[in-house]
Amino acid sequence: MIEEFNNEIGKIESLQELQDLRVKYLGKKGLLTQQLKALGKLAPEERKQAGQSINRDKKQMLAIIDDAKTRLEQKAINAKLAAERVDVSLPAYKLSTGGLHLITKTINKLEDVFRSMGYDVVMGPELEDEFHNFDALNTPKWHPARDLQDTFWTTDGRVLRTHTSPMQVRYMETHKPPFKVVVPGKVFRNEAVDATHEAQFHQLEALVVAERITMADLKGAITEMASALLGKDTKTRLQPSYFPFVEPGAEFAIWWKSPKTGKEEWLELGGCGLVHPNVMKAVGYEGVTGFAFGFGIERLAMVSYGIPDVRYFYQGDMRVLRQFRGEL
Ligand code: YSA
Repeated sequence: MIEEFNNEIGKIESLQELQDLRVKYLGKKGLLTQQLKALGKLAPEERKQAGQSINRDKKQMLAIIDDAKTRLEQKAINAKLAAERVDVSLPAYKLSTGGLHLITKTINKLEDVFRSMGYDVVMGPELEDEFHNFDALNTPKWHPARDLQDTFWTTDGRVLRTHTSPMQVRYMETHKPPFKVVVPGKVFRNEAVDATHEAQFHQLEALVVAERITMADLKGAITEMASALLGKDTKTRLQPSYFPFVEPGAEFAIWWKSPKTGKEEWLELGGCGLVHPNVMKAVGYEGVTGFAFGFGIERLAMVSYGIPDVRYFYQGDMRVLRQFRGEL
């Protein structure tokens, strides 16, 4: 029987086959077990010898099975290792990474510029009341300037702020001069959307209040900002204009080379002026003057990055967004 067993075990390839073989010979109804059970039928003198021989075979079989098991287990491990082998020379999967939106990058850059000029950066609420968005900014209900900013009103009489200027009032209500602050943020206007007008966009507001602030300080701050953004000695220009909350009021522009046309030209950025005495009165300030300016961030980003349509910023078109990923 042991020869037959040796013959069979030599052909075995897997642990399962080994288990089957063990059951065939040594299981409850196995060939060797049956021989053991049959011992009782033998004459006593034969029984002893046969018993010894069967036990020898059993011992031998168990040892051989043990060896085969070790060999087959090692074989299985080797096969698994070979199958799971990692080829470190293969090119890695490229993880797709996100990037900051162009408007976020532009705001970050502006914040850095103003921080370097000693300004604090503060935020204001996007849902405003009529007082801060209009009345305290010298724009009462009857004022025609209210119509210039088509407004989203809520059913409870509040407004989605139409500009960042209300934060001028909020800041002055809670702080004492002197100070220099900028307010970047989202603003909303109920207007017909086109290539240069969105219903939701961003502005940056600057406010400086102290004793004896003049238009010269305003011009100096705008020029300093332009130099930090576009390089030393960048020219700036103020042209008279009207905003209810400044007196005198102006529009400001910077002289630059358009990356789109390659031409040098004036870039109109936004409005500015000296804080109107009525605004100072609304917040209870006396004996100080101040300047403020505000401009559209999309406008600046459009011209800086050569983007022809303001709607491209918010359509989520990856072809647009990918072009500027990783750029500063
Ligand atoms: C004026 C004087 C100050 O002392 C301080 C701030 C200001 C600016 C004022 N609050 C204001 O909002 N003026 S504005 O209506 O002319 O808008 C300023 C800028 O926002 C514009 O020059 C333009 O760049 C941008 N803008 C306006 N409507 C827009 C828009 N950008 C995108 N979509 C729109 N619908």
